[in-house]
Amino acid sequence: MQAAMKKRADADELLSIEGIASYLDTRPLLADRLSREREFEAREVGDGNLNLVFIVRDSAGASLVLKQALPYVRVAGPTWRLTPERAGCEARALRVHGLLAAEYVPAVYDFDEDRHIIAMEDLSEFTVWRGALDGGERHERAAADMGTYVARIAFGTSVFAVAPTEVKARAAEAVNPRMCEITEDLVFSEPYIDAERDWFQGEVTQDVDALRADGCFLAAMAELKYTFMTHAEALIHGDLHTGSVMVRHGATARAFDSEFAFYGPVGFDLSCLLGNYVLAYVRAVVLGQEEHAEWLRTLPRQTWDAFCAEMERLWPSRRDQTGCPDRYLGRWLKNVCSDTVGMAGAELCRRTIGYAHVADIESLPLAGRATAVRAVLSVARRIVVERAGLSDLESVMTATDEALRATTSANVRAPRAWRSR
Ligand code: SR1
Ligand code: MG
Repeated sequence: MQAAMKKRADADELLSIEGIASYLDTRPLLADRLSREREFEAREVGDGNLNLVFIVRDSAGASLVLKQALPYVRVAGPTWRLTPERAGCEARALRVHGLLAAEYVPAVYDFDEDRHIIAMEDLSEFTVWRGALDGGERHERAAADMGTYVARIAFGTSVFAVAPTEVKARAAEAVNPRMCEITEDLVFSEPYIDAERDWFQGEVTQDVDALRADGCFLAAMAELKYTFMTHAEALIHGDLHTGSVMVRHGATARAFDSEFAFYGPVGFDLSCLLGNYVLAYVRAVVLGQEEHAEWLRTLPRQTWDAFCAEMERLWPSRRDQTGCPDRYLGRWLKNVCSDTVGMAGAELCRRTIGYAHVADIESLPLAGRATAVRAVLSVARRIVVERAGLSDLESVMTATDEALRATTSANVRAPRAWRSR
């Protein structure tokens, strides 16, 4: 009894810099990762919304990351409880995705189920893509890398590559209801009602009210939420925004933080990327960063083209060639495109008028921020309602340009792309 209580108390203990050396002593799988001299240097680097993250380095320079899921939402504090079991979902996704797309995810070294701690590859020589995009950096291959990554996991975890009975068993095992609930609430529900957790600047109130009063928009959003909740296609990342991607010149981009992973619609991962490309683009336009904006504008196409190319490469190896004829791929891609476009609209709304905003917009000067949010809401509304008619991601950028043209003031310099049209 006492031993069980002690185990429970250890399990509840949060990692601290002081406790890391003794923690490592309890993990045989990590014994060879860091030198046994045990002269560690550790720092806490978690800057996301949810977890504790430590980088641990030994005196010989070897390093790893320890990530512990807190039992609450870090940014909100202990009152917003959240299951630490999500660490198991993340470890599973990292392992499965690692088998299918090793070059696009951090390697997992160990998973401590009792204390919800994942030990993984240290990517501290990489930088978070959102910051890089906002800082004007170009990582030329990152958008295509993420398209390839999404295709690999879409194909490799779905009925295209796995027996249907096995897919159902894996989907049941990977069920992640509490994390899905966060997405259902924060992405697909709360921004469209007057929810307590929503916030935005007063200048955009009219735009928000108009969006929330638009019956066509609300019905289309309900359809997207239904798809998110019911369309168990593949083991998706579940939160693939630009803050979940690490980049470094000369290396493949890496998708991390897959604690929202579950069997869901493939278009959801692509939509998180697309929505955040639009946010980075709008920011660059509002700041008058013409050349950078021109480049950002190409990201959706780069991701989509790489996604399609990888799906086409893998397609001949699908397991059911008869039930799944060659020509079905085109229809499947069309549906994924429609989900991607519509769900990107939800991502745009939730990042500007929901709970979890992003630096792309929040670090703009006040006046520019209102302009940006107006344009973002306008394009979001349009792509949610018109998604079936938008046949590629390029159309989303065209719609974004139109929204920007209608909302930006004369002192915002339009990218060259607009002027030639
Ligand atoms: C309460 S968590 C808020 C957001 O942070 C995560 O990164 C997800 O995007 C989630 O929606
Ligand atoms: Mg995250």
